[in-house]
Order: sequence, then C-alpha cells, then structure tokens
Amino acid sequence: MPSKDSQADQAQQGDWLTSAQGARLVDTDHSLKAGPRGPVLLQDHHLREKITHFDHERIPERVVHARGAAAHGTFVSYGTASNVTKAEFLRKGVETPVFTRFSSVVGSRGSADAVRDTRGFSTKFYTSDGVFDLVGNNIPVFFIQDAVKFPDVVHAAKPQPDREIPQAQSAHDTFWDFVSLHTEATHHTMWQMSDRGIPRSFRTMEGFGIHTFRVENSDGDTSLVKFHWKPTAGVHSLVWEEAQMVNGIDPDFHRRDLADAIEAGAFPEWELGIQVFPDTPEETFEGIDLLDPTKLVPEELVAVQPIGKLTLNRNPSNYFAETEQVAFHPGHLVPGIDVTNDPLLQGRLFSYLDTQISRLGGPNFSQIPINRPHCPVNDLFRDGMHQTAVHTGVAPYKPNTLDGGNPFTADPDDDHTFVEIAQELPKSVKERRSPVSFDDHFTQARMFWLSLTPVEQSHLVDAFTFELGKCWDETIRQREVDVLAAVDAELAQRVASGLGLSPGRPNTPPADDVAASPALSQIGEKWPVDGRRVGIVTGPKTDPKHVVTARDFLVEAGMVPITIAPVGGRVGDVPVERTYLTAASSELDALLLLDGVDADPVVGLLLSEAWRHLKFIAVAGGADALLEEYGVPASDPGIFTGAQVKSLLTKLRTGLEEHRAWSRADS
Ligand code: HDE
Repeated sequence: MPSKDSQADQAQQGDWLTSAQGARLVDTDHSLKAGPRGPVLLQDHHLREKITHFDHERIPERVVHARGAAAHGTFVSYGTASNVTKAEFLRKGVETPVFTRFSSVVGSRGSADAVRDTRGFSTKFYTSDGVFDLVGNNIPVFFIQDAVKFPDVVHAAKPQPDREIPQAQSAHDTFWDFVSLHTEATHHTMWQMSDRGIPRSFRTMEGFGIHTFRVENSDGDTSLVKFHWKPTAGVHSLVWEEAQMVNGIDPDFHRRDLADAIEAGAFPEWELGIQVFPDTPEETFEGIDLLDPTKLVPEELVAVQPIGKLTLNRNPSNYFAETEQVAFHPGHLVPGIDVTNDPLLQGRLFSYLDTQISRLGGPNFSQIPINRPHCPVNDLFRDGMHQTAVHTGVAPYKPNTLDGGNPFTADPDDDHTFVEIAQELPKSVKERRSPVSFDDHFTQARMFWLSLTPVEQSHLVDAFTFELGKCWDETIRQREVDVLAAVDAELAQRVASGLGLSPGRPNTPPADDVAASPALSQIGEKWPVDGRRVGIVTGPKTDPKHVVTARDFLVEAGMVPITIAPVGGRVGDVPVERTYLTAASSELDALLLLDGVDADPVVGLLLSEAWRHLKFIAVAGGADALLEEYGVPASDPGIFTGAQVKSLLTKLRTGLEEHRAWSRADS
C-alpha cells in the first residue's frame, strides 16, 4: 500500500500537463501537421508517446478470478490465537493494514457480478514480519483434490472454446460433462448450486481458507487449523430471478455495493475465526481427512473460535494500480503459519508466483506499491523487467565480505524468523495416487443437502434443474442426475422430474447415517439491519410529512432510505433518488408504499417482484388496493398493512433481521 505522502508513489504531480519526460505541453488536442489539413508529421513525439502508452494500457487478465473488487482496511487481533500460533499479527491488540479482493471465478474482467459462481475472498495482511496472504473462497470446499486437475476444471467451466459462450456461467455442456464424470466435484457443485453461488453482496459472504494449515506457537507446539471469515452483517444471498435481473440492470452490483458502503461510512466487517485440530500423524479429525480439500469439518464438531476483526474502510484510489495489480499467493506466509501437504495447496504454491510473471510482466511485481511489504526487504534479488529499486552495495550474493556480510541470516529461534515447520514424513513410495480416504465423494455432499432448510433445498433443486436444462446433451443431464442420486434420492427425483428424466440409479446408495450440520444453512439467525435499503414509494398525492417520518425512522435504525417518485426533484424537502424510470426492486431489501400512490405499471412491477423475491412490503393507509390490483396477497407473511407509518416500519425492521420473509415461500 503506498504511503499517502510518498512522492515516488504519486504518479500525477504538479499543475501542468507534461510529456512523460516532464516537458510542459501547450496542446494535447491536435496532432502536429503540415498545415491544418495535414498530413500528420512523424516528428510528433507527443502524439506517438501518448498513443503508444495507450496501446499498451491493458495487461492480461487473471486466468481465473478476473472479475473483482477490493478495499483497504485493518485487521485487529483479539490475541485468542496466540496459544496455537506465534504469528506476530495475531498477538492481542496488534493492528495490521490489509487489502482484500473479492472476485468471481469464471467470468472475464468485464463480466457481470451477480452470476452463479464461487467467489474469491483474498486478504493481504501487511504484517511487521512480512506479507501474509489468505487466498480463500466463499465456499469451504473445492472442486478437485489435486492441483493437476485445475486446468481441466477451469477449461470445462470457462466459455466453450468454439464460440466462446456462455460468459461467466456454469450452465453449459462442458462444465456438466466434466463434473458429472469427476465426482469429487459433487460437494463443491452442491454449494455452487445453493444460494451461496449468488451472494447478495460481498459484505454478506462468509470466507474460507479451505485448506488445512499448520501453525506453531512460541513453545514449538504445532496444531492444524482451518480459517473462516464470518460477516458481522450476516450471510445473505440473492434469489435466482433477482440475480438474473441484476445482471442486466446493474452488472456492477457487487462492486458498487462495496464501494458505496465504504464511502457512506458503513464499513464492512468480518470476524476471522479458526477451527483447531490436534496435529496427529494421520492428519485426520473424526475420520475426516484434513488434507482433502473437498471435505469440511462441521462447526458442530469443532467450533470456530474468533481471533480478530477485519474492517474495510477505504476504497482504492485507482482500480488498475491497486485492485488489478495486487498479487496474492498462498505461499506468502509469516512465522507461525505454514502449509500442509494438501495436494491442492501444494500445487497452488507453484502457480501463483508463475502466473504473476506473465500477468504483471516480470519478476519484480512485489515492488508495485500495492504488493510491497510494510517491513524492510533485503532479498538479494536484482535487476529484471520493471526493476524500480536502485540497489546499493557491490555484493548481491551471500556469503560476502565486500558489503560487510550484509544481509545477515536471522536467528532460527527468534519468533520473528520464518522457519518451515519441521514435519516427519511417513515412509512412502513415489507414485501418482490419492489416499483411499479421498475416495468418498458423496457423504459430505449429502450432509450439505440435509443441512439446508426446505426453501434452500428448493433453490438448490431449481438451480440444478436450470443449469442442466441448459445442457443440450441428454446423456450429460442424465449422468448428473445419477450423480445426485448418490447424494439423495429425493434431490435426484426432483431434479429429474423438472428435466423430464428418470431419477437415476446411484452406483453408491446414499449413506443413511449422515448427520446434518445446521451451521451450513444461511437461514434461521437474526442479523443487524444496518445498511438495508428500503424503497419509499411515493405518488403524485403523497403527503410529504409521511416521507420525512419514514426517512427519519430508517436513518435512525441505520438503514438506507431510497425515495422513489414518479419524476425527479423533491417530495416536500426530501430529494427524489429514483424516478419510476430508474427504480429497480433488485437494489432494495424492502418496500414501503406510502399514501397517494396511483396505479402504475412500475409500482406494479416493484410490488410483484418484491413479493416473488420474498422481500418485506409495508403498505400505508389507502394504498392497500394496489396490492390486490397487482396480485400480491395482503395476508402473506411479510406483508404489512396499516395506517401508521412508524408502526409499519417497526414491523419491517424486525422482519429484516431475517433478511427475507422466508415463510412466504411455504405459504
Ligand atoms: Fe486459485 N488461482 N488456483 N484457487 N485463486 C488464481 O492467481 C490456482 C484455488 C483463488 O484476487 C490465479 O493471481 C491453481 C483454490 C482466488 O487476485 C492462479 C489452483 C482456491 C484467486 C490460480 C487454484 C483458490 C485465485 C489467477 C489449483 C480457494 C484470486 C490469478 C491448485 C482456496 C486472487 C492469480 C486475487 C487466483 C491458480 C485453486 C482461490 C492462476 C493452479 C483451492 C481467491 O494462479
């Protein structure tokens, strides 16, 4: 992260327009020509310099996770992890600057935000002992168990190679061809087809390090841990129809939400937590292989212990310099945290360094301001493309006497020195094979299914039915239904009936002794309502006093009122934020319809969409007739009618603690 006042980091200085060499320019609107009608002269250095730079403005986008948004922030440690790790930034009260980037996986850099996909959740901690990157996802398990399969899964998920469609979607033949043949993907696929695949915002996503890491405390004791991010705003997703609408109405939905929240001072927060397991030679816990990244450990078995809080409080000043050029790497570790032999993680340790070299144009990407460690670096690396450091000394090698022996190697017993944790290896042979414990591909997929509430299960069934419905090859559809039959007979039957297929016959019948893990459901808890957006729909005859009452109530409750009126301007003193032309239900969490609203197709659309998407709707005196007119049953759960604006809003606020009127789905 650049220091605010460092001259070297400021690309734009001074008041004059200059050439790249600093010469002041008088004109940048006309090429140098032989007379006003040309021709243009080859001598025009400014023209060539300006256009040459422009021609090279783009860099290769990330192979995966190309579409993303990021923010700066701080991480404050509670100190509760110090019993298991000596990591300095996890000592009590230590505050560490961070940069967090969220991303979708499959789409290209310009793709829409609200697609069905896994989301990346990467945090760079600029600790005093070096950079620590936690490069995780919003889903706790992965598609594959071995890094060597990554090109296969990505090739299958990316747009098909002949026409390069569809963009940013898994709903196509190659994806389902691969995952139906490659059953270790089943658990991850279940998560991606669940509501987790379409988050409401980055602010309401959980994050997971997925792999198991090995940590070491100051006494040299080691433990195995899994990292979790828990959003304080609660976990929340879109519903599918809403997601599809959002992609048309506002393709930058997630990016905008993150930046707007930070700009408004509603800083997104997550607690970092760890599950801690004993570091046994088997590296398993209660029969779960901790090196298998397609498995999770239920929180009911091992609770997530909070160890610190992340607050994102500053938007990047420049997207390219920061968000695009940030380079994460799971091998950026600090003393006290080390990797395990998870074969997926081991492959990542190679990949992330390699990819930056072609993406960022050479080996010096850690000198880019956003990637620079916030502690002294003396690595003896020299030269190379885009070298920006002016190294001094004559002896960039070790050992040396000419530079007085500098730099010196650190004391291995010092807690601030990075030493790989010594690990005894079992007697083994060199072979291309996975452990037998990696063979079970269905038990945890079944646990996930059994852990969802009925409405979440219905969403998952609909998602599978939608995605497979977009596959042209019937053998692929049938094969995936057969895979689902190994997870759960009812699931397979429901998806099959939507596709007009027969419920599959599983090779492996679903296990009957699988316990649910309620923590995997996103429904059932109550969350703060801060930042929830309530549309105040007004009409030509609305009493402005009611608008003021509603706005003040919502602001007081920490929510965001959005005043909607037939045309722009003001209702009384309150500025209109959306007209009937620009209003969209997808950017609202709830609707308040005030008195004096006339029947109008836009009002009808807002009401019917909010109703279908299980949003809370409050209708103040006089406007009730509109519910009937637009087919919204006034007796449905989460629909409130009455004369008093304040009491309606009180009900709305209580409802919003659960995010959506879930019981409407069953009514
Ligand atoms: Fe990545 N992944 N990945 N990945 N990944 C990249 O690195 C890769 C995997 C994840 O915001 C790339 O800098 C391989 C698991 C995130 O900049 C690349 C394998 C998880 C991001 C790469 C995996 C992730 C990436 C592309 C199989 C969750 C975005 C650009 C062994 C724990 C980081 C880049 C950002 C990015 C390779 C598997 C998460 C190509 C080979 C598992 C969040 O290096």
